[in-house]
Amino acid sequence: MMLRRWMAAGLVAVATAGVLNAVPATAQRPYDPTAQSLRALGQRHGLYVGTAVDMAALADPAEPRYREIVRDEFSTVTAENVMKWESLEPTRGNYDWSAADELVATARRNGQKVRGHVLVWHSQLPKWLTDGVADGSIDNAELRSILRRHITTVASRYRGKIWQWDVVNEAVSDPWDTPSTLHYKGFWAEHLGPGYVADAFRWARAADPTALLFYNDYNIEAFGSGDPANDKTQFVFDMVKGLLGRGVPIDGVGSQGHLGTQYGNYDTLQVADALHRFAGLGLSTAFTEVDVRSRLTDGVQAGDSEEINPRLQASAANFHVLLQACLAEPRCLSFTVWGFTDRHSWVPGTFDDPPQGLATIYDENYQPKRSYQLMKADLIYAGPPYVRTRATPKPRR
Ligand code: 9MR
Repeated sequence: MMLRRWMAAGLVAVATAGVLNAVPATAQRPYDPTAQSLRALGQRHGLYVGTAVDMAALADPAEPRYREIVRDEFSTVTAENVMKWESLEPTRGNYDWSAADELVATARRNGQKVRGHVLVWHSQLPKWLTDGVADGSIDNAELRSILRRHITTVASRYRGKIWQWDVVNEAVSDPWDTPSTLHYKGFWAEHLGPGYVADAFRWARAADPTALLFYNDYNIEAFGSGDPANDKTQFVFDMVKGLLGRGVPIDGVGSQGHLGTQYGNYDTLQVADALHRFAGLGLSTAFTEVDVRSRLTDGVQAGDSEEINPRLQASAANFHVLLQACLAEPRCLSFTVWGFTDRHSWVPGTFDDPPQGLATIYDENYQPKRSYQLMKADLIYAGPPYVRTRATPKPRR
């Protein structure tokens, strides 16, 4: 009798631990979800939690905490810069794989997946390429074959090692661009026309049959007016629907998630609705570059808590909205932050007039902020029936 009761209790304990996907509680060490990492808590939902990695910080002997947090808190990593074209092929025909290889090796050691970023983008292109086009020594036919070779070379090198590739990044204009009607923007569309998007996905698939192929963009967290002339999410939705209709091998849409507390932003239901609609096309989704910056007012810079606290809270609320929406959609595979500490964030260097910052989930001294705690709470206090484990998509041929 005693033995049976003991066995039943044991079964319940094992089942509970299985559900929580966590170390079973013992008398010495009761299970405490708040002591778990983001990556461990994400695993309960099959959700990968990621960060962009600054390779200089990762290699810096004076930054052991940076390496530890990358290793301990995240289950997927993205190269912040070192897989971009200007880094990989600084001079024509000479690829330098060292930093990108190092990222892939680090991820392997840490048991992490890799988001490849990025195969085609109008920014951070090598000078030899943009100069060659500008001076006419590279014509559009040659440009197209250079792009094809680049995609093939990079995707082949990392074949089997990349979970999700950002194949095309930021192809669509914003309402503040000229003309304000949304359109395919930038270097590639100007020289090759919008057909380069479909070409890029086909070339990437030919080179890597196993990676999930993503379109990645910002300001597509929620739908707006529904008019593709001014609603960027709608424009992207129509674009990817069109690609699928033509049999282009696209697997997912990455929503970057660069937000600011000075803007209106969204609520969870709006964001979840957008993810559900993309999922309805049969696509995976992911948040790929989340950060939530704030104005560094004079008060913030002087340490005035009345100015700092509302910003930290608003930032946390926005991380929460995106993460909760992602949890609610089983085809939302990963949630990646664009840097995790204010010590290494692209924001202050880019937005300096007026200055902005405080965009990440740890402060400059690697102390977790309210946004980190709220992400953790989101991962802990979620489960069936509304939060289910992630789907495992098959790469589209
Ligand atoms: O974080 C990156 C920063 O270090 C670079 O200087 C910048 C150059 O444009 O790119 C940043 O990353 C961008 C990403 O590759 C694409 N989406 C927007 C990101 C922030 O600008």
